[in-house]
This record gives sequence, structure tokens and C-alpha cells, in this order.
Amino acid sequence: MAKKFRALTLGEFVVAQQNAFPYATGDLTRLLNHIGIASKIVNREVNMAGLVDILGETGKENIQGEQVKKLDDYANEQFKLILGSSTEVCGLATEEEKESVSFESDLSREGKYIVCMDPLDGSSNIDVNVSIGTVFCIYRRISEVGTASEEKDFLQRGTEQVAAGYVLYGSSTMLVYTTGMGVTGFTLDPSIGEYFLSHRKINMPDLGTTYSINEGNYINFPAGVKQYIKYCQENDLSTHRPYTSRYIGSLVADFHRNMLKGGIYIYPQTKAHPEGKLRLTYECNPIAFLTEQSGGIATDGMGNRILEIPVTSIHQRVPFFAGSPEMVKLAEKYMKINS
Ligand code: AHM
Ligand code: MG
Repeated sequence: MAKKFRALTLGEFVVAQQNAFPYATGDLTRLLNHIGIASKIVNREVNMAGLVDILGETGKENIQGEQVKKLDDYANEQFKLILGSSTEVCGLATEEEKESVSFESDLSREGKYIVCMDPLDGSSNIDVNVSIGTVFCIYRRISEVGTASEEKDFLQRGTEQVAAGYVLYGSSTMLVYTTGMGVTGFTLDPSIGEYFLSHRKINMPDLGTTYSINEGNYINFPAGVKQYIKYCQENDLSTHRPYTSRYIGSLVADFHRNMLKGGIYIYPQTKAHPEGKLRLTYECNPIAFLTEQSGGIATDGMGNRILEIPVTSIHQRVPFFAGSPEMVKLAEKYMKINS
């Protein structure tokens, strides 16, 4: 006989969290649930993509003569559709949209939240069946409720985030989020299509033995980063070095591993990306919020806390150092010595 199983679902957990706040209206709870639903639809499509590739599907039409969806566009449209028809969100900024999107309906305009997201991050990994993710964060709007969302709603500092999280489409699919009360993780049971609580309170170790950086860019790294990498590679049994290098090329997946096991993720300024590659609003800020809520540190490598960096445009880039506090502090020290 199959083993009996009972764990809290994502829906049950967010409602229980909401009940801790007697004046909460339930909007944030509904919004998190809507993100969960959209992610399950994207997850289904992500799984299908591998199958389509295996069958050798090429070109732009599938067997029914329909357009083969590019998954990042598909994910973008799916999140837009679900959030746009919810009543909690008045606007959305994503990696795929040049400008922020203001939802038109009267009900949407009553929504008090805006969302910034990268619908499918690390999407170059799709074709080779490697982990990818969705990253999101939620802010309270600044513009007046009942009107269209405005650009200023999306240019708030990371410290103003109400919630942030990601979905990791990996060997299992996980939704991990924070509302500022620690980091909680849920794992999707694909057989019944439900996220179940699997990681009640995630604590990032103070020190890890993994560093994640695209070393192919080594020659173009700042001197401080080169020295920190050298430190990671040196032999010293007492500090468990050399460390292990692990780089998937999907921020969500690299961060997730480092958060659970301890480690550091670095995407510094390079020749190709003098301001860093990752985007502040929908990649770095949400991951920085999760980093801090799990006990880590996230900076630009120059002593500036990511969450406090002024946001001047939706697609602004920033160097990103995030992970176990002892590791980020040391990397920062090397950056400072060399600046
Ligand atoms: P994307 O938003 O275009 O997918 O780029 C973001 C991704 C991160 O997930 C990942 O950590 C990084 O870019 C990888 O970049 P690179 O291939 O330069 O190492
Ligand atoms: Mg991205």
C-alpha cells in the first residue's frame, strides 16, 4: 500500500502566515498563490521543451502547424496573463518587456502591488536540459490606487520589497520565497500538481566551500576578484581549501545550491559588461532579499548593499556578490585592497 503523506501546501502555508497579521487583507496571499499557479504552467511547458527537442523538432512550427513557443517568451506571456487577470497587481516589469506593463482593467488598477520578474532566467540552458528558474519580487505601489501603474513604482530600492522568491526548474521543481520572515521552500509534487512545504526555514551557512563564477571571463575580471579566486584555489587544509568551483550559469540554481550548502556567487564587472551583467530590479534585488533573509550578504563588491542601491531604470545592471557572509566579506576585502 502506498505510504500516507501529509504536509502543508503552499496555499495553506501562506494563509497561515497571513493569519499572523490580523489586518492583512489576503491580497499578498492571493498574489503568491497566483505566482505559484503560473509557475506550474511554465513548469509543464519547460518539461515539454526537452521532449520537443528530443523528437528533433526544428523551425518554428510544431506538428499541429502552431508556432513553437520560445520558452522565455512563453513564460513571460503566462505570468503576464495570470498576474494581469488577478486583482492584486496593477503592473509588471520583466526582462522581456522594454517598458513596464500597466494592467488595463479597473480591477487591476485597484491592485496595490507591482511585480518585477525574470520569467525564465538562465534560458540558454533550456536546450540542454539544465536547471533554469523564475525570479520575482513584489512591491507596494507608490502611485495612487485606482490609477495606472507608473515607472516610479518599479524604481523602488530593494529594501522596499514586500516579498521575493524564485522557482527552480531543476531535478525537482521548487518555489522558494520570503516575506521578510525568513526563507521557506516548497517542492512540487508533479503527480498531483501541488507545492508542499519542504524547507521550513533555510539558513545559509556562514562559510561554505563552493564558489560560483564564470571563470571563462577570468582575464577580464577586476584584480580583487582574481585574487579571491586564487585564495579559493590555494591549498590549506585548515580552511578546507581548495574550494570547489560550481557554475551552472543559472543564477537561481547556483544561488539555491549555495544557500543550502554555503558558498558564494559572483558576477563582477567584466570587459563585456562593465557595469555587471545581472539586472538589479528583477535578478539581484530579489536574490539579495533572499540572501539576507537566509543569513547571507549581497553586495556589489564595493561595499554597497544591493538592497540599498538606488534604482534609476528597470533594466539597470550591477555587479553582484552574494552568499555566505564570511565569503562575501573576504571577496569584498580583496576588492577593496585592489581598488
Ligand atoms: P539571462 O537573464 O539572459 O538568462 O542571463 C542571466 C544569467 C544568470 O542566470 C547566470 O548566472 C548568468 O546570466 C550567466 O551568464 P554567463 O553565461 O555570462 O556566465
Ligand atoms: Mg535573467
